[in-house]
Amino acid sequence: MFAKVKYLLAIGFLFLIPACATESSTQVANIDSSDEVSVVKEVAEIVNTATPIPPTPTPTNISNNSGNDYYPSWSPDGTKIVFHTTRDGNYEIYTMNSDGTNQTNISNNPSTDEYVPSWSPDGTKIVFDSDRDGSFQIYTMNIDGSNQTNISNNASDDIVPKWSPDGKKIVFVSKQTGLNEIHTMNADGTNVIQLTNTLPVNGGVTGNNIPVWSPDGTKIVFSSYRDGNHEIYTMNSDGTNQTNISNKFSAEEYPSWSPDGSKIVFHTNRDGNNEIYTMNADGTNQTNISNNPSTDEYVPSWSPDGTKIVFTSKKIFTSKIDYMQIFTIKLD
Ligand SMILES: [Ca+2]
Ligand SMILES: [Ca+2]
Ligand SMILES: [Ca+2]
Repeated sequence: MFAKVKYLLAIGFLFLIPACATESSTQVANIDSSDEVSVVKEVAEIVNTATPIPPTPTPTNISNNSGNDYYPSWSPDGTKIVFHTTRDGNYEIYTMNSDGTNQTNISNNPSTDEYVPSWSPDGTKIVFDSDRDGSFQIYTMNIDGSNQTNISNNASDDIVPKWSPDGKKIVFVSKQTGLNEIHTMNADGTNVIQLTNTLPVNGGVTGNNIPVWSPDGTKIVFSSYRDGNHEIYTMNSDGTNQTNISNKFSAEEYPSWSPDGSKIVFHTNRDGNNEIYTMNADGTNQTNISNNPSTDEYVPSWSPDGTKIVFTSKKIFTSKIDYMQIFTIKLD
């Protein structure tokens, strides 16, 4: 139930109602060097931190509805995004075009929870986790939602699956040992191999989570709580050489690779609120790319052409209730 508890905690704070915003304005006189033209600019300052001044470049809300939308992931050709959402009253997996049009429920399972979808490398299937059979298991389906198949099919919780770049394997987190450890299996569910074997800290938490294969298939990036705070780790795809690359006493989570494998995008709360950062794959040059002081940026993923990051963040609608929405931001 690890994943479910985490999602429920996330949902809990989403419905906090922000304080009312107040605004003030400042008159700024600006005279050009020729002294011929004076220009008066009115600069609105948003006082309330719940309504942030947009960063540059401004992210675009592409899902734009009154449900909570999470875990966006690009199709291999970059034309579509798959995500999960609460808009139908229970979690469902949707696809949409990368501009947000044509949002379509593909899981259509009214009584259960479908989470954390991502595309197969050949673009023909979606892998996701669901508790429809009593515990969280890994499922695959065609991109139209047909042929939903439980491939992990055991008694323990198995969550957050991602395909290997060659499509032959799936990396995921399993509690088969009682702790969250990273495993791989063949894409048909056979040949399960445990890659991490972490000594628990803080009363039994290991917190190995969100494994993602590198584009060349040689490495896996993931987050881990083994050091007493969340860090981004990389390891070889056989589990050797597990290395803390973020090394910061704050929460670094939800890593994903750039298409060329040279960088990693992740989120961190080191600045006092969640931000999207990029860094080199060795952990150097950690850079804030969202720069938004008052909102929550989560779960980033790089577009296949390398030009954009898609992520989840709050959008405040006129009802003053926050909803998690899917945004894209262009990279410099
Ligand atoms: Ca459902
Ligand atoms: Ca950390
Ligand atoms: Ca922020």
